[in-house]
Amino acid sequence: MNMNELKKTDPEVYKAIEEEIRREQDKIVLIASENYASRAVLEAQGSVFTNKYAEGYPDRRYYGGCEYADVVEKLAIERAKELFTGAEHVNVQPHSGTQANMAVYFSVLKPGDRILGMNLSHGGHLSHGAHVNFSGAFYETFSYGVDRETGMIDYDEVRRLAKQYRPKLLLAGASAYSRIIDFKALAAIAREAGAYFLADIAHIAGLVATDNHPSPVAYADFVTSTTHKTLRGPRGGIIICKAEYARMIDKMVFPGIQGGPLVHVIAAKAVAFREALRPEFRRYQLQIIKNAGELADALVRKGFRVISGGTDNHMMLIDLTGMNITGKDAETALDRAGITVNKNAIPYDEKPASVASGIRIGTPIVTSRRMKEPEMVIIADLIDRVLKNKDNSETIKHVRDRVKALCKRFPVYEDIEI
Ligand code: DSN
Repeated sequence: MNMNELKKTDPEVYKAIEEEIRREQDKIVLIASENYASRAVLEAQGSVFTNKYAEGYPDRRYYGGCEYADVVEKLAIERAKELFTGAEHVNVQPHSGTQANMAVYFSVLKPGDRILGMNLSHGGHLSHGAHVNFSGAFYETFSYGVDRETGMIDYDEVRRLAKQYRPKLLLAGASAYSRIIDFKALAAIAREAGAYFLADIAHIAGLVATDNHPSPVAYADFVTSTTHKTLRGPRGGIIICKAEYARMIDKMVFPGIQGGPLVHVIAAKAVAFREALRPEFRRYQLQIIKNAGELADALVRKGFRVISGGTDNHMMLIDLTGMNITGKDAETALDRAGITVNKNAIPYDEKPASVASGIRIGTPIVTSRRMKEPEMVIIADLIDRVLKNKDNSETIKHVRDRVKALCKRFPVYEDIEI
């Protein structure tokens, strides 16, 4: 990636990008919702398609000169359909996961209608009805959580709540839930309650696309996702839906809630979907899961409490209650040592979300760097050392040096010229 022009034109932005490249290279990033997109994805996203207005859809645009925009949008749609078996219709224009969800809500709900989704503080997502989000402001929202003992979704409880509140939309999907989600069971609950069923697979899209997690596509009226998490594409969203809702969804995305699509991002989505169709991507997703399992086991061996006892997917939630450290302080101490995680509320957390009693850890990025099980054991050891010696600057420095050495062995974007 040649940035010579940028270096001359805007040294300040150039420097920030250079430092961000170094940060991504030199730290062990364990943010469960992030990934490092390929150079091909970055090139498509940084392309001249950023110059183009293409309001409308392929072959039905409101601007001239859209012939090549049509090419990339059609490719993105075709490849997404191939990737998510059974997808009847795909819209690749949502700018984000939240906007994908907004398009679904605005299509089938009226203000004041009822939504039942997973509680934010039990692992759900802001856009699933949290009161601080438009979804909580526009709709009457109810939530289900996880069982206090098992840390898992209690499907009988979801059924009970669905019967009691009769939501118009039942939502599945999470930002911090480490177990398989039974989409089939949730679809049946939605049907019994007379609700639409929306599965937001943002976190697990890569796992779903490669059969490493059961797919909701056959059961759900709507499936939404981001494209930049396990799927490893550019930052953005998509909607998959049954053919009967295709027109309604397309009209709601544009002109309903968005103007011109981000054609450069759609081009990059097409590239990412092609990459995701390769056999190596399936192996990559499997390795993400193996790495998360190994890391969770190693942390349990060190005495940490992993919510639900482990993980079936790309992430885990660590309960720090009883370890004399908050999620916030753990995040800060780990980052000083070169390990980036985020503080996260745990189910039934007594601390405010800004402090939190837990941290969330995910393996998509370290797996993109080709780290495997032995490195996960090392990372668990480094996390343990930092969290048990957070005020010992020598330990922090020692871990920082070991992190740098590990990162050197597993480079990212090594051919990017900066
Ligand atoms: N904020 C994202 C996450 O970290 O899970 C979801 O949008």
